[in-house]
Amino acid sequence: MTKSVILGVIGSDAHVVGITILEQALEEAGFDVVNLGVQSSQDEFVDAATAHDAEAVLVSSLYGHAKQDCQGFHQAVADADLEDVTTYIGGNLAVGQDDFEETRRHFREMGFDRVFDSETDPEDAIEALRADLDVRSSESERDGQTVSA
Ligand code: B12
Repeated sequence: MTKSVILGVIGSDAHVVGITILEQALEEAGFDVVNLGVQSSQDEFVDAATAHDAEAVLVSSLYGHAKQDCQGFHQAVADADLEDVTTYIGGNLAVGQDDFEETRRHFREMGFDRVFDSETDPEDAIEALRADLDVRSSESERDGQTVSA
């Protein structure tokens, strides 16, 4: 069955290239992608997840303000009865050069199921989604898969 995935750039962030590449890769991998585009609000993510009965919400942030933009995000998800929806965040999640493991810990504590850095290949996200949403891939694709987000 096709899995619906919501994708967008949160807050006032206008970096569009990353989600465009992710959208194409996810669609090629067989996901039904709803791309909210840039400068999307928390409410837009939540409303789209409800409207499309989404299995996953993928939040992108590049400009360094993800922590502020995601404050209360998982409360909004819970208020909409979407606790079962898988949530990922990725991109340049902090300002400047930081310890990414510290950043990952922070966003995991906020409630994101997986946290990806800006070096992430779209295939890593696809592999993670297949594992988390129990989507079957071909035997050859499954060979050698490892995700550490
Ligand atoms: C192009 C660019 C711009 C363009 C954006 C044009 C557009 N409409 O897209 C313009 C000039 C408008 C711009 C503006 C700004 N930018 Co800019 N920009 C860049 C730049 C050079 C490239 C971004 C890009 O397209 N990369 C290519 C794509 C393919 O990669 P990506 O975006 O990283 O996405 C990949 C991964 O990150 C990952 N990924 C991303 N999101 C997600 C989500 C999930 C769930 C997953 C799994 C994976 C994932 O997968 C993607 C595909 O592989 C980067 C520097 C860089 N080299 O990355 C700075 C950069 C992102 N910008 C930066 C900044 C600061 C700004 C401004 C705030 C500057 C300013 N003072 O005005 C503004 C913000 C404007 C705004 N409102 O957003 C900083 C952010 C710093 C930080 N986080 O600490 C960077 C890193 C530059 C730097 N080194 O300082 N920018």
